Amino acid sequence: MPKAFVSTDRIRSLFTEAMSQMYRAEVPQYGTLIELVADVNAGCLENDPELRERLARAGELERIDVERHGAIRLGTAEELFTIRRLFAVMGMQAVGYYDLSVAGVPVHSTSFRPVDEAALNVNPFRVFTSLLRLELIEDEGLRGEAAAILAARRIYTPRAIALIERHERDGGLSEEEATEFVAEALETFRWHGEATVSAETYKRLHDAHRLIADVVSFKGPHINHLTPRTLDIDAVQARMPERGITPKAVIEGPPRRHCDILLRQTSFKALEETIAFAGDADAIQGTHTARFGEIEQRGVALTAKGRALYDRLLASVRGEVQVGAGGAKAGAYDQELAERFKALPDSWDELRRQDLAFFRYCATPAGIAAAVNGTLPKDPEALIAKGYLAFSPIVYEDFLPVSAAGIFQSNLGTDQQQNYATHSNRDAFEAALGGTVQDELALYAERQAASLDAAMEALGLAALQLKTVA
Ligand code: OOG
Ligand code: NI
Repeated sequence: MPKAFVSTDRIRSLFTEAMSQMYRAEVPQYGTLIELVADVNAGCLENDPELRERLARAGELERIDVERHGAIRLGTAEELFTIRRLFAVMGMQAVGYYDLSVAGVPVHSTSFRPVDEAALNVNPFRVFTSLLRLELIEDEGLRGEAAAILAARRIYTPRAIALIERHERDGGLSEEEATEFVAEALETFRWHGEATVSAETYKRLHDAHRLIADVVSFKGPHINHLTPRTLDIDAVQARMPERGITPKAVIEGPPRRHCDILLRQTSFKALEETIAFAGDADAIQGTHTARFGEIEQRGVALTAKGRALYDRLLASVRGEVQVGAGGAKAGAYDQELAERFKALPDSWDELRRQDLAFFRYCATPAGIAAAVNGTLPKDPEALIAKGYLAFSPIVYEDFLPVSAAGIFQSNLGTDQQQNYATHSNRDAFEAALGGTVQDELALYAERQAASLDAAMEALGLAALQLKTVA
């Protein structure tokens, strides 16, 4: 008899935990950040029983401490193809396409994440995964050299590949295999202080773009940050210096609001680390700056209409105030952001009525009781007004390209702004991936519609539809 398979959710949780342990050991400042975040989160829950209640209702209370993401940068199409298969073992699929070249970063990216609501509730861990666009290196000689260096490396262990194949062939892994798989997968993301290139090659790659040096010069795609979730990002940002951590100048994303939307994130500046170059002379030393820590605070997912408004407001702020390399004008930026975002309603009900955000509907006990008595109003808005139908925000599980570019840039040195005269190349990305990336908006819309169907079914009103969801 075959041994029972463990769930992909379980493997993802084992992996998340293992990554967290490894990164805390590699980057002690990340451990300090985690402690600060835990303090601030505990304080928030204590001071805000309503928040505590809302999180409990949404099944999120238990996941606060595990909610986090990480990021890696890959060098070749083959590496991306295999990472898709590796993440599939943990129930993570490619969602969203992000073109960062427009912001002067020579990569395009996706997020590997769980998709089902149940899986998200167990552990939403996601990995922002970038693929280097070598074609954006202008110097043909250097481009060829970088391609050859990347072609020669093997970032996956043979045993990891064997276990991926076993999962694909048989549909799962046993507990023992899962444990082994996580240990093997971890090897891909480990930091290596020894570069695979000489100091001279490193310098040429670095001069082309710091990110190119980071991707090409090492044995593998080291995890470059992990991100715990915070309930009060402003408090953590303000208190980082207390613990000897230097935050980036501004929080990316929307301003602080009563009703959180999308994603707010900030990071501490990447650390300068000693590395050894390959070469004839005995161990030439240098430094490399790539690894940092980040925090995130997520809010409701916006519809296409809400997102268009968000993008327009953000662009208008960024057109008005440009934050300088050393953080000049950060205060003015925050003020302008808060001011302009007043145009986006700050109540759950308005966000819902105006079809700006996605919500999860459910029939309330009062509604079910009224259905039994046959006293339900027929108008869906009236159902909500009477408390027969409740709604709660669907959390945004994805990333924001402008914010991601800000995180990249703050960790690459703001002097590195370059504009690539290019267009996004989603087709090439999907060809490399060996599959399509899913549309995040469609996923949220499906979840909203399914929750509404179930709620209406529970009220015996299956035929009715809310007009905003039509
Ligand atoms: C990824 C930066 C993007 C985020 O949270 O938006 C990112 C990187 O630096 O490789 O992680
Ligand atoms: Ni990040």
